Amino acid sequence: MSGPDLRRAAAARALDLVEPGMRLGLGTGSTAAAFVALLGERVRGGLDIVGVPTSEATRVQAEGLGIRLATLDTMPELDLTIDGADEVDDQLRLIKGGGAALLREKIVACASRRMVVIADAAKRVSRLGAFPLPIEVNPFGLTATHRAVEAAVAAAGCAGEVRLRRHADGKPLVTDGGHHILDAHLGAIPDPETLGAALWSVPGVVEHGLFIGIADAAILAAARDGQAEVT
Ligand code: ABF
Repeated sequence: MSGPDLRRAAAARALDLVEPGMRLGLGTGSTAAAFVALLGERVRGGLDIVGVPTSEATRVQAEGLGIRLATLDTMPELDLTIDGADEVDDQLRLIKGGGAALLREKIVACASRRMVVIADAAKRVSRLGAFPLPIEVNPFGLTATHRAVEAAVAAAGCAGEVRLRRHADGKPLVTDGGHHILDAHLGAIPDPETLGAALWSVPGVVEHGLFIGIADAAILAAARDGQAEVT
């Protein structure tokens, strides 16, 4: 049972939550892409839904599949958002943003009545932080913001390097929103709420990848005896 098989199994279970006429938030990443692909098949079969993508990548994929799209300006209230995550803990707190889409993902998720995470069960953790925490920052004053983020991380009782996310050619990554990403390699985040608040206190921080009190459920797929066990 491969990773893509598990992601597809979680995505297929999430599809069971979709009802005709729903207004959907469409997540970003490979698991969310598996959901969008299955959703596209249902749309071709006559399912009537409207989607709001959380990234340009998801917009292009959904458009290519003939999924009707809208924006939060024309459709500010959504029924359900289905999205992936980098880590999920037992309180449904998430780290997201490995795909550099965290800002639009959080805006869309918070405009939805429900948000359901779909992931390989390997994303389940007892404590957040092994995955580097993405922090979206405004390009203006980047070096000053970088230093202020380091101070905020330390003040929140965390330790670790904060690195600017770059492409392979060394150029800083630019998000769909025109911002940069700082990745905080903390190893462990003992108090996500405190760290999240500390990061929000830094003026140049646009948003961070701690999703707390946002996810309503998680659909996780694990390999059991060669089959996908979805819980
Ligand atoms: C997106 O999906 C990102 O926030 C997150 O980093 C990523 C997980 O990707 P994958 O499903 O490919 O593991 O929501």
